[in-house]
Amino acid sequence: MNVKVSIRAGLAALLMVACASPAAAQNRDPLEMLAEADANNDGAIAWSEVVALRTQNFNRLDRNSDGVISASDRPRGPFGARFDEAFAGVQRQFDANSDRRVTRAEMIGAPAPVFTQGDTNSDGVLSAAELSVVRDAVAAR
Ligand SMILES: [Ca+2]
Ligand SMILES: [Ca+2]
Ligand SMILES: [Ca+2]
Repeated sequence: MNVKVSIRAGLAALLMVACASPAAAQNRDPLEMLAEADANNDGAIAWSEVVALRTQNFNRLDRNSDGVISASDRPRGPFGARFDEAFAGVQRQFDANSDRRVTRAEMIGAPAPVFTQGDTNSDGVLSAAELSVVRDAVAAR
């Protein structure tokens, strides 16, 4: 696997986190969603910002606040289908033990390949320069 392909795969995994919100539109620009993780708008994405976004998405999907995203969080009515879609996405990425439930620990603690690969100086922050490499990899697809 070459570096660009693996960065793209990692980015897709990261973006799935951003997409895990039932409120997220389906066809958003991936780079726009990446920018969404940059909560303090400094042009860099700190690992703490990824954790914050994951936490936010987790809390949104864990509707009964029992610390686990599961079928019992599915809303009745028109939002059920959107929950199913988001739930399927988080299960694919975060259900490490394949029990069809995603715990807070599974979601917050999941690896983020885009970080390990994109954070070339391993300082826990995707700097603007490192991000531009990731963006170039996306643009080249
Ligand atoms: Ca930031
Ligand atoms: Ca729950
Ligand atoms: Ca699980």
